[in-house]
Amino acid sequence: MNNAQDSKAGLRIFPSLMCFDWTRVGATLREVEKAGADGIHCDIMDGSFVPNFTLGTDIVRTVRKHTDLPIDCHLMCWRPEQHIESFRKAGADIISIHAEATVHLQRVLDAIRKIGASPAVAFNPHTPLDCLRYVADDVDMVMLMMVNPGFAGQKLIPAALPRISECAEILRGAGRGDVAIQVDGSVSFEKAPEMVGLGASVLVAGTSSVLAPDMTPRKGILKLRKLCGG
Ligand code: S6P
Ligand code: MG
Repeated sequence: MNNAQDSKAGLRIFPSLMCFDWTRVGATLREVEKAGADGIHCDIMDGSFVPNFTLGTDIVRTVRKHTDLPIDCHLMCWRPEQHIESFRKAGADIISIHAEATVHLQRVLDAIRKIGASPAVAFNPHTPLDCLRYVADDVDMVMLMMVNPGFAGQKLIPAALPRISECAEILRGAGRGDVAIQVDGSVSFEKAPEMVGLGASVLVAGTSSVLAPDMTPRKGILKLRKLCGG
């Protein structure tokens, strides 16, 4: 058992740091913690693998000083093998790397485990999940993007939804039904229950749910748990 697996039974909600109000990051961190968040999702974008830049090691290091929650670093960068150690040192507990971003996927997942973090593999909405059967033993979590990565506040890609059950089936077939499935992007109050029904158990919560402008983390997390039965 470790951070990316079932540290707490049932549904886990990871608010996304890039969706915080940047004028009050510390306060929001305390609010989501108090509201029962299970981890903090940190999006690392390199401006090349995805057309945007976001957080880096300094931010992760700062967040680490202010929370005991697991920090989930979603690396949206080419050649993640060059960066896993820096993010681990900065405080990452879970490190997700994209299957599309490295040539030696198994080697990098193995390296993540060796440096003491929980390895997760992420897939863009159109990437076939076939390779998952070959790395199922090397991951604690699979992350399925529900939008093209790069920005918050995007619309759900409907074709991404059935991939959740496809992923669950591949994992079960590989004898790894214990691996968590995380969904990221447009995990809205409306769609989250369906995602959970299909097999997702870790929800990245952003502007379409817990961090919506008209929400508070407390109300949002409660609402999401109630809707998803977790
Ligand atoms: C997107 C990124 C995500 C977003 C989050 C936004 O590339 O990986 O983690 O921060 O999903 O959530 P929402 O509800 O605004 O789509
Ligand atoms: Mg993300």
